[in-house]
Amino acid sequence: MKVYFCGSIRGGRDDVHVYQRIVEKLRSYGTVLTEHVSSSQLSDRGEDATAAGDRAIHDRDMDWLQQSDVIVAEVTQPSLGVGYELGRAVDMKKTIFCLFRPSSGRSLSAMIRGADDGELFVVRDYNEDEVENVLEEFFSKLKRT
Ligand code: 6K6
Repeated sequence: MKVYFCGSIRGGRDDVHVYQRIVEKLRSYGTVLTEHVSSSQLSDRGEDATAAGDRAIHDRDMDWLQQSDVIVAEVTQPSLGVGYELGRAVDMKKTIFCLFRPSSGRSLSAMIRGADDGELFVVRDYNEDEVENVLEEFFSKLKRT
């Protein structure tokens, strides 16, 4: 299974420790195409990006998104890039699982929460300490479908 993980980069790296837990767990289900999103070496300035060029990053990520079987997005930290990826993934009719932590004090965009159709696009509120269990629950249901 190919998993595409979305998490904020230039939107801010405050939640990188949570992304690391998610990516670690996702590895047990298959190949994580976007492991670098959880790298603590990567800052919100995305310095590595300038070498490759933003167009190259965009085109490679869209290619990976197309190849992916499932998309998991941590959406607590607002990110234009993550919102864009989710919109494109909806258009591709991909299976999407969004994770949001209400304990952040933030309110999730209506364009994400309101996209939940209980089927292809699911938004799940969670606490950091239950992240592995929440992923396990989602992937065990996915395997049965
Ligand atoms: C090179 C090596 C590691 O990081 C880089 C540079 N930047 C990006 N590389 C790969 N994907 C990126 C990069 N910048 C944004 N993205 C994609 O957009 C990721 O898949 C994230 O899910 C999302 C983050 O968007 P912003 O708007 O928060 O940056």
